[in-house]
Amino acid sequence: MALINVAAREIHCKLVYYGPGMCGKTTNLQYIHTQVPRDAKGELLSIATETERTLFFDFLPLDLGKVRGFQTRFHLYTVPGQVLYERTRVAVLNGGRRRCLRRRFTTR
Ligand SMILES: Nc1nc2c(ncn2[C@@H]2O[C@H](COP(=O)(O)OP(=O)(O)OP(=O)(O)O)[C@@H](O)[C@H]2O)c(=O)[nH]1
Ligand SMILES: [Mg+2]
Repeated sequence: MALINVAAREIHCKLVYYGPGMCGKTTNLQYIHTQVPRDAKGELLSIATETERTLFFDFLPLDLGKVRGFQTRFHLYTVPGQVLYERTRVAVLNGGRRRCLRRRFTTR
């Protein structure tokens, strides 16, 4: 999902990794974090169990340059794949949308 903030000249793009447990969602984000230059990435935030299973989400913000004068800001998330975290998966998907909208309206 992408939001364009014309006033701030920013494009916010949210990308969520959604899939079964242990399929490699978190590992994928960790790999991207190691490959992207320091000035183009923020901290990788992981909320996980003691056994490294995602408990709530992983989050990685990326700034990948400009497109026609608009700064691109990517927000990469993973959800927990374990079956019992169904509500958390929905919250990450919906919550992300609300966060993007709130930022969009407060930067004006
Ligand atoms: N062999 C192999 N192992 C992988 C690969 N990707 C991830 N793994 C391993 O699979 C296990 C689970 O990977 P995670 O990235 O934590 O999986 P996840 O999808 O985030 O799992 P949940 O957080 O429970 O949803 C870890 O031990 C990884 O090291 C891969 O491409 N090949
Ligand atoms: Mg995970």
